[in-house]
Amino acid sequence: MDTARIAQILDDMGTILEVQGENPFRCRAYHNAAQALHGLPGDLTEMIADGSLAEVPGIGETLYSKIVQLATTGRLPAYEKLRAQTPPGLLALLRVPGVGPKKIKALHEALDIRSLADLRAAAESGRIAKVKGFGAKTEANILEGIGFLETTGGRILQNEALALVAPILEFVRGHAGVIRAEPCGSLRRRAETIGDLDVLFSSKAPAAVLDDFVKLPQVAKVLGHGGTKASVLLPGFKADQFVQCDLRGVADDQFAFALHYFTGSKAHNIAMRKRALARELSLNEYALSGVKDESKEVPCRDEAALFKALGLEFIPPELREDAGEFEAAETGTLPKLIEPGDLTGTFHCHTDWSDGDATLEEMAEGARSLGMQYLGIGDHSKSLAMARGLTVDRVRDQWRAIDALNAKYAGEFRVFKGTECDILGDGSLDFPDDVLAGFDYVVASVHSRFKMSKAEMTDRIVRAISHPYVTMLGHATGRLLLSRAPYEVDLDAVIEAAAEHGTMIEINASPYRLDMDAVHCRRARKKGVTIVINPDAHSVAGLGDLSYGVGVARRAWLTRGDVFNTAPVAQVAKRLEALRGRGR
Ligand code: DGT
Ligand code: CA
Ligand code: CA
Ligand code: ZN
Repeated sequence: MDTARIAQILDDMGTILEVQGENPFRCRAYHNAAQALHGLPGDLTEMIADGSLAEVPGIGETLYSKIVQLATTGRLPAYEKLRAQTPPGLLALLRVPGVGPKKIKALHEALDIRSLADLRAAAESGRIAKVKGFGAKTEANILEGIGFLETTGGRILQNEALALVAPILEFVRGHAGVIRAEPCGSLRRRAETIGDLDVLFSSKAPAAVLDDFVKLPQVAKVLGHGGTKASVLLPGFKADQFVQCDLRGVADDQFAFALHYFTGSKAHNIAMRKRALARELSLNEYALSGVKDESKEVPCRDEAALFKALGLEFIPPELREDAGEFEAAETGTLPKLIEPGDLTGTFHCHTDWSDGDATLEEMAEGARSLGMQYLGIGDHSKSLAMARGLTVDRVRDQWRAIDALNAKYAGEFRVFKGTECDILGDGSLDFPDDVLAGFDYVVASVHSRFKMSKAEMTDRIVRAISHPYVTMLGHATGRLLLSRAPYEVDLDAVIEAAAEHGTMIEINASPYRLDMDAVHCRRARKKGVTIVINPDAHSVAGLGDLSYGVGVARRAWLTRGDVFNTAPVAQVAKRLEALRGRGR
């Protein structure tokens, strides 16, 4: 059983115990152990074998033996017992934003709520408002949460999709009968969220691969199984969530056509087929052939050959949305898209001075080991008490710590002094100007009063990014993908103001945010706004999220030159200096 699945089971056990009203310390032990498994420095099986798992902080003796049991036998009677005590639909209630184990327990006891349908019915009939500790406002929030869940459907985040698809790809690519294999669909296009997983392979005998696929231990249910395709459900990362995975096999000379077709998007495919028809060619997922004479086939070894056959440059998957890519590919004007290796450093990272997990030094070393030349710290500002925002005194202490660290690096690496400064309700900033003047750069973000009117929120953000000390705007809409809707804001007005004042806009690379979206980033670039890709990292591992930000930038047609943090450190330092309090 793989590590992520074991972590999920421990998390579920902790949750069920919470719903049962178990001692909070006991519940937390399960969640902590799950967390520890996610951050494991090595391979679980190896760490069990060499005894190092027992040393991992967060995994106590009881949990240790449960993990070993799951890893070695794939089963845990204690878990099965807990599941049997829980109504099957109950944990799915956790997916409603704002509903946690405590609320589930209370509602289950007061109203015998066992499923989403029960919850909706109770909220609609006003019964929840009458439960002790709930009230009309909570009831309205629950209804809103159910609505949100329905519109986002069963979609998952990119990081979850990648974690689910990795072992599948490993299995397929490792299978003796497989020639080539690639993930396709929305995952290959690096869409914000993923509906289901699509994997394609080529083989002389696809059926044998599919027969073994449906027998993989992680397969929870087989939805369909034929000679060229199988669909299964895999356990997702939330309680009682399942994710569909479609595996298709073709002959190797069909691979390029199938890869293109199953990568999509649907709109791109339709435009591509039209283009073929205009050339008297018929395109489907297996071949490109003559409309009049089907035996006249155009063989294509790879996608580049297919595009070439239709008079096009290779169109990267991220651009396949029928949003201008055909015109550009035809005239040879597709942009040379930014790549992860182009990033020279990054900004907006948190440390344990505010709500991050790692120290200043650990974050700097983490960035250095990724090959970066510099790292910008952006801990929270004083008003954000729940994230341990820094007071002015703490800011000055941190500056001294950064100076000392930079002295130690002696030019080998550079840490920039920054802040993720709260944008207060009226659009003013959380530090006075004389403090802001001491930072190398300022990220301004909204963290409070999300429910303002669109006009008020727009004014608030425009005022903040017009401030001379604000270098960049953080997470522009405050959304959390699949769990919190964006606040109302006129992004076009924000983009205009950023262009006018020379303020950058961040692509927040966290897979939970990806804010701004690619469509608005593309628009911002056209208006002359400089984009910066920031991970909003709260740990060393969080720096790895930059790849998702690069995905957004690519979907926004951005080149290396469009993104601030691709310049060498000396140039970045000079530019920040020039921007600081830039007498606007
Ligand atoms: P998802 O799964 O909702 O995140 O999005 P996709 O794009 O992965 O969609 P999916 O899994 O339904 O199908 C994978 C690809 O197959 C899709 O991007 C394009 C292609 N495809 C599916 N259905 C159609 C169709 O009816 N017409 C065309 N032209 N292509 C299709
Ligand atoms: Ca899909
Ligand atoms: Ca699919
Ligand atoms: Zn923030």
